[in-house]
Amino acid sequence: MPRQFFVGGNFKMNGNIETIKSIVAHLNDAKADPNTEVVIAPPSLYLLLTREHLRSGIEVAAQNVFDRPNGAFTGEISVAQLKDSNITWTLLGHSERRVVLQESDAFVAKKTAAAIDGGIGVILCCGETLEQREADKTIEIVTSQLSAVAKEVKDWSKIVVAYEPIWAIGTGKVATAAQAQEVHAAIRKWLGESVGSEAQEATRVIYGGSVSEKNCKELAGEKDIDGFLVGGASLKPAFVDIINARS
Ligand code: G2H
Repeated sequence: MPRQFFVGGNFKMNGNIETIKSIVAHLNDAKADPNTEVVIAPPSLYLLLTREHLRSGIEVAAQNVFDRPNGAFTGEISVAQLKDSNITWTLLGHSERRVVLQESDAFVAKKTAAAIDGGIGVILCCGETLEQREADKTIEIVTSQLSAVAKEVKDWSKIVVAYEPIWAIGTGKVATAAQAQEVHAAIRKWLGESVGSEAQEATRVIYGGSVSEKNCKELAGEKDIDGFLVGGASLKPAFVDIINARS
């Protein structure tokens, strides 16, 4: 079965009540390809507002979740609280959290396990720095980030892997379609070897890093690029063009 095209919008720490309502209204009215699965991730403060105003058929993701069920964890949100609020996805392991908040591969893996066990989907981010790419370590870094998760999670049916080279994030320097395809193919091979043939066939591997309405069609033409995780452009009307990249 062909993999369903998947486009996530990562608002990061951007937006306010007015702008988020306007992005949601635009999405509700847009002529979006019904074959694309769309998930948007506003800041946690606006998750409920987004869910309340967004049409059905588009899902909402948190940008992070904690691995404990409840208790004295100031500032954190649990998987059960997301489910209670009809928030059905979470991002995990975004490089901005790995780098700025020093999240380790093991911590990302524990949170992924908690989310999957709790029944929500995970957009699991991985990617290398420019230094690592120049040292020819891209595949080693990406597969070791994913291997930490494979130790904790056996069922990958609700995981979407987002390959996001750190040097391409928010910089305007997008990976070429060939550079992205090479890493996506390596991730798919790793899935087959480390998770299983079904995961190799069915897991969506999406690309993130300066995706725009201008570069999305060429990237979407690659055989192992199953969609996008979009940051800056997800805040703009052109996000719809990215959703429609395969149309
Ligand atoms: C990468 C991406 C979305 P941007 O972080 O996760 O952001 O499209 O702004 O590079």
